[in-house]
Amino acid sequence: MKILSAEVMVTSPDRNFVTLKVITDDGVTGLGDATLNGRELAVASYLRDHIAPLLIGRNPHQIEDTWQYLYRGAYWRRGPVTMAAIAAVDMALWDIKGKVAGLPVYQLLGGAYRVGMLAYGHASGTTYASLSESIHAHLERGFLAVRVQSSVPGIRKLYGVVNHSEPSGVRFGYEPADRGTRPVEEDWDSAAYIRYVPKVFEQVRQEFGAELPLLHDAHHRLTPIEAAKLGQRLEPYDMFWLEDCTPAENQQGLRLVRQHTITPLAIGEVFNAVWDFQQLISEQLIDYVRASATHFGGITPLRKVMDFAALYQIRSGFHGPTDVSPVGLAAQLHVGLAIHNFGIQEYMEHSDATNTVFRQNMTFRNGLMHPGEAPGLGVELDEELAANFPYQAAYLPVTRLHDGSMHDW
Ligand code: KDG
Ligand code: MG
Repeated sequence: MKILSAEVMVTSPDRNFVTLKVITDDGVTGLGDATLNGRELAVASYLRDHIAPLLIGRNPHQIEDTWQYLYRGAYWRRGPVTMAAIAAVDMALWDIKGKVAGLPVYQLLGGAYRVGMLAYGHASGTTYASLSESIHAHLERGFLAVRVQSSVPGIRKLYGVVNHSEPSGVRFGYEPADRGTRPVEEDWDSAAYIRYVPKVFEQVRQEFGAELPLLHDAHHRLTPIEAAKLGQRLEPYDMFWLEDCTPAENQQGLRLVRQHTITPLAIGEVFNAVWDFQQLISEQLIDYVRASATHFGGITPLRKVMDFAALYQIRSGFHGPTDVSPVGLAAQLHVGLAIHNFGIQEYMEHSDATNTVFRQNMTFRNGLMHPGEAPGLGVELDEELAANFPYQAAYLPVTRLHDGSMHDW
């Protein structure tokens, strides 16, 4: 069996997605997700111009060999563009292997180890009343865990908070990128944020009780000592996790956070290689691995980093925003179903248009996700429909402090 061709498709059913389709000489096809929010065309070019020609004639069953060939062989290792491109190839090859075997990918990873995966949705609100309504809507939808984000007095526009009075194409969460040729500018005030967020969780616990798992994402905005302060102030509300409390380039900063708080920490959605986790895992500075198959080089390295994390009782909390396509989401569901140290799965829910273009077998029932029983990844792209949704420039917002200077993501 040989790879005949590899095609790159960029489609925008409510948001942009980059999908790789690998075609073999006996007609089996595999899909991979290479979506890199706001930098989609760079990955599409990397795949089309530099990777697709290398795949032709290779044996699609040699997944490890192809992964190492693209990773070690490029000389220029790592980086989000490279690793999203390698991820798409890796996923497509697992998809092909599953289809040839007649088995869903999770079976090839060792089989189902749980009946389904606990998922959390994104509740948010610009007022406590709208936040409460959003949490209720998630519970009615079946979620057994919720991420809670709220507007903060003193910050005009805060990322991750939906203004429910404005119509949007997104059912429950928010869309991370805004269409347009330049990013929207938002503002930030760490002191106001740290003062306000614990009050929100106090109200949420009062209304929803002690048992509901609650998560919160700080989107890399705090310094280590600020993160430590927030973690400590959230302790009475028994968080499932505090996510991306500080930018993770300075990994030693996490030691400081750890020394001061027992609030569990989740990090890694912007990481793209196991090396990014080496110190955080081996020094037990985090509790959850936030990698996604799409930005981390695919199923192969995601499985490896989770086996490494298992040595330290660190669990998965894979990144599942709308900018991971249904193909990428399925890839991580297959891993999550098979590993021992699954923790929780983010499920931001794609729009109806996305779900029509990508035909899927995944299910969400009683708060649990499952990748389905179709051979391979279980997701197919309707290419005719996809062609109706050409690429549209869209970007994540940028953040400025009140003095006009840029702030961390
Ligand atoms: O592309 C970036 C988004 O996926 C990210 O901002 C969403 O923080 C996020 C999350 O936790 O889903
Ligand atoms: Mg996040």
